[in-house]
Amino acid sequence: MKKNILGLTMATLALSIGVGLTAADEAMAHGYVESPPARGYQGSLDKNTMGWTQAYEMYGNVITNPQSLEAPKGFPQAGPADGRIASANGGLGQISDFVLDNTGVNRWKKTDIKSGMNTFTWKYTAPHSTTKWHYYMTKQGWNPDQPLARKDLELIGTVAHDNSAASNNLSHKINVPTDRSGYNVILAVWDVADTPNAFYNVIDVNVKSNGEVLPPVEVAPEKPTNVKASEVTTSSAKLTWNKVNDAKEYNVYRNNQKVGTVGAIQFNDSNLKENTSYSYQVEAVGFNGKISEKSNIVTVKTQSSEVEDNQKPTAPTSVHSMGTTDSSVDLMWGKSTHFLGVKHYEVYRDGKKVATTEKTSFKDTALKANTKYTYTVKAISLGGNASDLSAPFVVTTKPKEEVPSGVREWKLGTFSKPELYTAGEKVQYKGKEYKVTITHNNYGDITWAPGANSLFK
Ligand SMILES: [Cu+2]
Repeated sequence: MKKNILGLTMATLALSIGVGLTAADEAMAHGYVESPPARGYQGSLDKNTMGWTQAYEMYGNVITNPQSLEAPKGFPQAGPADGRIASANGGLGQISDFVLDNTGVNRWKKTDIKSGMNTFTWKYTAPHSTTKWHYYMTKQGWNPDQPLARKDLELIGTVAHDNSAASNNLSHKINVPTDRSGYNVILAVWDVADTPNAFYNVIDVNVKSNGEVLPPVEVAPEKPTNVKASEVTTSSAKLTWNKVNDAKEYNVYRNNQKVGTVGAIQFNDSNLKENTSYSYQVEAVGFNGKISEKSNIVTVKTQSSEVEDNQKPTAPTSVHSMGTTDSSVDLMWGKSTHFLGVKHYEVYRDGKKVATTEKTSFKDTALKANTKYTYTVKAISLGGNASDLSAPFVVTTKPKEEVPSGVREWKLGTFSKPELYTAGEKVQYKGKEYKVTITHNNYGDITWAPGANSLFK
């Protein structure tokens, strides 16, 4: 392993960088698989039992930031490269090391599971609108000593979603093939709808025996009951229904045409005409592929825009930063709803209005470095009614780091291949200047950082 070349113990590395890890708290921070615990989340749990230093040696930066394993979406065609899947390629600089990509049968803590139906539960720290979740598992006969690659993984389940917030679908039932046993890796991917990114979480499991089996092939699920419409506006309606046993997902029909498939027990239909009646039915699709009868018909009449606007929209939710620099905060929040529609949002910084936008995001710029700001957002309805303010979001901009000209800046997680550093060369890192002591190829992860070894002084 490359760490040995440096002749350093991991403990000294951990101590030398322990103070600098503040990037975590303001990062994009969106979510992780809580049960069974994903590798990164296991690290954050272990931090509380084995202590920071030991957990850091084992897991790296993820122990303070298990919700930031973020990388471009589009897996398996796109997304993190082979060998960098478990670290989500450093989480777009939010984790900025690749410790999670280490391999070996005994390298990671495993959760015992049975094959057959398993439930995977997510924890969302910012419940972005969501396209889908997809789950992959290592194939029979994979080699746990090799870097984890696409060729080792096969799709074992997909959970469809309607682009609404992730928070209405926390737990997913996924079928683990019965021909797996012993150590396997499950990769859970959460595709966010309103950003170009997804979250990649690997889960280390030990498949012990066969558990809950799929329902027999010939049995179709029961039809969905208690289908209801709510939050009806001039252009949208929300349908909900009761959960059906052994249903993998549900198909939603509007006027006899399929308009969506969802894993959750709700569906938001949009682009409707005002003052118009629509009839809806829902059917359940079983894990065995069988389809239920359609539910009873529910008729929904959309609102008329002639109606007087006498209601306030719901307050915007989960205001957070998608990236904070020494002079900017990239805000994002969850949509508000109103029966006639939301006209726009108003963004307040420390109580003063700084923007009006139709989007659910706003990048505030020209801020002071290392300064605390409090943001709130409110929604304004088409008729001009204002919502309550969102919960305040407090964020501190990064300290200013000035890089003198002619000095290379060493940045974690930005190396796509090793870079040559020549003895005597000056290097800037986290606002401090270093000199290269030994000419070497630098691999760019945290153990190769200036201050963490004898390669720089
Ligand atoms: Cu976000």
